[in-house]
Amino acid sequence: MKTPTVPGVAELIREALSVYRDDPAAVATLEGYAGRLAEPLRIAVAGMVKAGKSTLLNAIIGEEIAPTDTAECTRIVTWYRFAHSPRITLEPIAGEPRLLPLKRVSGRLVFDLGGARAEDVERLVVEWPSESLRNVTLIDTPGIASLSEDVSARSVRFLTPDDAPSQADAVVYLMRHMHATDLRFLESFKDTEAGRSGTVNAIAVLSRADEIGAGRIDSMLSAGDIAERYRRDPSLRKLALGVVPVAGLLAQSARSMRQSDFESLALLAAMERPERERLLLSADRFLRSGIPEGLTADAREQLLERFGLFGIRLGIVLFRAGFRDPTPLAHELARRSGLDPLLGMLAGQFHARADALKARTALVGVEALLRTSPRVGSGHLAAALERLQVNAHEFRELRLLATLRTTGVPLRHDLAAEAERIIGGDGVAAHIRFGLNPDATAEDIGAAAHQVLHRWRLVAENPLTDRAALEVCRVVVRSCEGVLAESAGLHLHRQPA
Ligand SMILES: Nc1nc2c(ncn2[C@@H]2O[C@H](COP(=O)(O)OP(=O)(O)OP(=O)(O)O)[C@@H](O)[C@H]2O)c(=O)[nH]1
Ligand SMILES: [Mg+2]
Repeated sequence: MKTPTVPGVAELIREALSVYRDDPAAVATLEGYAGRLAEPLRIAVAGMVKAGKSTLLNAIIGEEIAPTDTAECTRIVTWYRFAHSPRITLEPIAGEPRLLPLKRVSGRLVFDLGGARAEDVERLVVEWPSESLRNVTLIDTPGIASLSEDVSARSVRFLTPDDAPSQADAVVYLMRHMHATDLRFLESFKDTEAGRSGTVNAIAVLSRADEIGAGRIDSMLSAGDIAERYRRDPSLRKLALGVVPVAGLLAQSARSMRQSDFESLALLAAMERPERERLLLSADRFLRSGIPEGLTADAREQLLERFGLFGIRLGIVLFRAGFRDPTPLAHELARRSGLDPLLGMLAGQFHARADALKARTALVGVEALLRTSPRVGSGHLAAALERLQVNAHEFRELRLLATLRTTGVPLRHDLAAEAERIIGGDGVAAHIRFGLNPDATAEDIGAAAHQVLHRWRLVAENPLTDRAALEVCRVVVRSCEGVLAESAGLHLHRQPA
């Protein structure tokens, strides 16, 4: 749905630049916000130490570029953004940025900091020619609540700075179990980032989901049950737009499956079942065993490191069920890792709302500037900012979504659930808003939108409807009208000249 939010925000920044033109720091800050509006959306991957952040980031990109399990780099905020040729830049806290060598060790990128200490580095910027980075910049962050206060503090400062918008427009938050620390972080991300706008822009991932059922073949089912429970948990529900279980390691390795991985799985699949089950009882047993013959110690270690016990077990089952070629097997493993629902959610909740999320970040920034460095003559800026926040339909949708999920509204349960869907709670694509299939035609969508519109106009006119619910009616009606206007526009486009 197109509304002039971004041009409105860009105009506001231009006016602010003129008001603050004699304050170089404010000018630099404002130019930064203006630049962000034109950049791809920034999504940070955050979570506690060893939650699987870097592994999941690789899975999302579809290449193994983020280092995992390395001591120094995990302590540095690292940006991954699109460029036609690869380049790694180290930006120190003091001094000039410098390029790092592009080194690969067994197919993986290795960051050679050249003796620099993590605490002296502001950030690393990895430019990479990957299609998945064209419309989004991904940011890997050090683990929060880590033993080192310093590492934790960096992530928290980066994601939830005082008196400024977050460096990220949205966050994918990984947790292995729901911990009080996770909720505290999400709470502060919501408060700081959203400022007064009271919106939600985090997706929670139940990470390393294959380990939840101790790597058993039904682990992802158990993880799905737990995710469902978290989804309904009132404390998490108000902080995250959704909760998805993902086996990131399996997703990462399946997307980059090697011939050697496939051959190892084929050897294991050829074993007698009881013997194989005994072999796979534990990682230790698998590594120490001499069977099957032909599976070298190296290959065992590789396979376990790249797929985990769950991935190995699943790979064997699938191979035996007929996935006898590397490509279809890799696709099926990736499909079962739970990555697709996460990518779908990123597309529906973040990419489709990129403009609104970026515009909101900029508004929070201008608001913080007006608050911390008030100026004579900035009154009209505050008024314009307020108007944008209150009137821009995308913000009204985001705000209402947060209200529906937190305090709730005085509406019948089924109506409240429908409102949540219509305003984009499950994703902003028109068919999702109206609960239709992806192949729904413009006519189907139009018919559904008219029906919903009619129903909500009746709700609005009903004298028994609580006054507090009227704003819901207004937003829902406006969302329907937006979809109808957009499809009318498409129709006009398609008319022969
Ligand atoms: N079984 C399993 N292991 C995983 C998964 N994701 C990550 N791991 C393992 O967990 C360890 C930590 O993974 P990372 O991706 O480095 O985690 P991180 O959150 O980036 O860690 P820090 O940056 O050090 O906080 C590595 O040994 C990974 O192989 C997963 O989905 N399943
Ligand atoms: Mg990491």
